[in-house]
Amino acid sequence: MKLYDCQGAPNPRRVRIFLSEKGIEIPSVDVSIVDGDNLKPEYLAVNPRGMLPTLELDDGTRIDEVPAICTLLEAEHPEPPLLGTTAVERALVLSWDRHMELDGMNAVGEYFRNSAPLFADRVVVGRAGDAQIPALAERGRRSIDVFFDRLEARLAESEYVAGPRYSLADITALCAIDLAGFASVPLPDDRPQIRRWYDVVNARPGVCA
Ligand SMILES: N[C@@H](CCC(=O)N[C@@H](CS)C(=O)NCC(=O)O)C(=O)O
Repeated sequence: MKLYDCQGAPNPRRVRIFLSEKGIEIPSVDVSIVDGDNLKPEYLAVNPRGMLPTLELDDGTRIDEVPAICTLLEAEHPEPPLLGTTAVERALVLSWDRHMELDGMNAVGEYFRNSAPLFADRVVVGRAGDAQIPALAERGRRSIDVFFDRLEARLAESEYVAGPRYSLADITALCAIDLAGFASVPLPDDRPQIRRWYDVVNARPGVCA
């Protein structure tokens, strides 16, 4: 097994934290998004969408999309469970992980990619040639606040994002919040439930992964 990874990028980080929580070590190849290596023919031969992460199995099968990669890892390494243990738990983790990606990661991405000079010509993930649109940066910034509002409400009723147990949904939320911080949108002070939860999940050993 081999992981095509990118240090500093939030979606590969979701897989690194997942691996670390499981105590799994696998070889990895770092593909620099900043240097545009994900758009070069060598990596497009691995993943034609130019996105990271990608997991390559020993027989050459390649799997992308974080939830799919984590589903395989969970099946092969069930302990500790990070995707739920019953049908209902599994559905809830999948649902909340999607919320964290669509409401959180995508909102931060829309803001950051439409405003950061680094992405001036690379606003769409996995390709080059698209110009930034300031109105989309503004919309993304508003969507980050909606994400914070929704997460605050969820964590007022639930210890972790998907329920009483730590899961992939927490990993995705943490990575989205840390990306927002990197994009100069820190967690506001008036979100006590998110802060309570963040301090717990950010203290787990795997978060540095
Ligand atoms: N839905 C995808 C998202 C993957 C994604 O957006 N990856 C980013 C890194 S965080 C990427 O490949 N960026 C390439 C680029 O910026 O060109 C997943 O779950 O893996």
